[in-house]
Amino acid sequence: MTMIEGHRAIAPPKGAAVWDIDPYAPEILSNPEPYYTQLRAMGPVVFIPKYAILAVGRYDETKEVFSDCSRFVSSRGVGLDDFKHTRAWRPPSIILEVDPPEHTRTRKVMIKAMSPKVAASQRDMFVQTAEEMIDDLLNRDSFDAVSEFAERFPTTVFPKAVGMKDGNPRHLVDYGAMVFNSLGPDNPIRQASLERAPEIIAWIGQACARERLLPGGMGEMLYAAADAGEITAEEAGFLVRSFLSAGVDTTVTGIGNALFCLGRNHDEYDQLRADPTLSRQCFEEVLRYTSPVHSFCRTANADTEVAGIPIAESSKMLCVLGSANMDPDKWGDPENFRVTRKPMGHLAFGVGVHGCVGQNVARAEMDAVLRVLARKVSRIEIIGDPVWRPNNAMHALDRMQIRLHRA
Ligand code: OVV
Repeated sequence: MTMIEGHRAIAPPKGAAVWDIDPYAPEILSNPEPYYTQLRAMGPVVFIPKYAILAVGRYDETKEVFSDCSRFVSSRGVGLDDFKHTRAWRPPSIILEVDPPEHTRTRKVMIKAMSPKVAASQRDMFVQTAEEMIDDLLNRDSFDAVSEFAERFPTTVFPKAVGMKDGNPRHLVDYGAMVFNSLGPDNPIRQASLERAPEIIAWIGQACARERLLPGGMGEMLYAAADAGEITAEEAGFLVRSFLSAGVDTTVTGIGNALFCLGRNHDEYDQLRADPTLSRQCFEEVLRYTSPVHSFCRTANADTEVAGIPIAESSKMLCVLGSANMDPDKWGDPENFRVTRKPMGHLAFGVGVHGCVGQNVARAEMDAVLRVLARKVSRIEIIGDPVWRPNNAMHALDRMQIRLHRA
């Protein structure tokens, strides 16, 4: 079998367009819109020779592939590496990188640990932290929205919600970047991210231990599920690792991207200020418009077809969520950021049995930030050009100088 980037190199399927492009090139990761547009134009399923993968970027096919966990599995990895043929860079996640029925049991425990009730119980802490942070930032002339706001907020509140005795913000952010970069090819971006893996992985491993978690936190709830016999204690540790893998960089990116959207669309921000109850739908629109997780893969577990195009067993399917969220056939005027859009069905949290299990917590964090902003800040001013930070699976800012104007 011919292998490429950790998976089987398939031949171009009959009827699929062939596109000679590197979707993981830094310039595309930093400015993906033209790539999204062309991907959708080329066809429903596009063969990319550089990695011998199939990409889907139209809304319907992206949703079809992403949500059909029996034809398109996660257990072979949700990046380019096919775990059937290549050793994973870390022991696979027991919720992300598994299929039903194994997935169902771990997912159930995570659903309970991040229920709407649990998210609501953290709300006051999220709001208080947002108030303190924004008051502090209002005293500054201008500052970097990424390091001083987007990274600072989740790395302050999330370890508290999990009940970590000591949250190391830098390690948490770098571990998240590593997890997401590992979903791409073995390019310089992934290599740079994995350089410090041993040190960070050792720290993460220790942070997941029961004795490092405080009672009442979401982490301890997982160990309580182990006490109740729903999972093993070892599995509880792995699920804490999932919190730390998926809970930090995603929300960091969400906040950065929200500041980007609202700093560029002052009329939309004014609408949010006039009616702060728009905060929830405003966040959904930020997610649709910027797709913090721009793509995840699935693997065809048997011969099948999508949009009439034959898909061979072992095909890696690159599901370009960012492109589906910009599909004009679905959204009408996708290039307009509108806080009143109500973008039901956007794919930024995924869809189907693997849909983001932490979305209640993510929404509660973002809601706190947006509501406090709307109350205290009259205008978000972006100074100079924002810089994006290429990541193989995330569409995140590297830095963006901003000034907050006092309301
Ligand atoms: C990147 C990511 C997303 C969702 C879950 C996980 C990781 C995990 O480690 O479980």
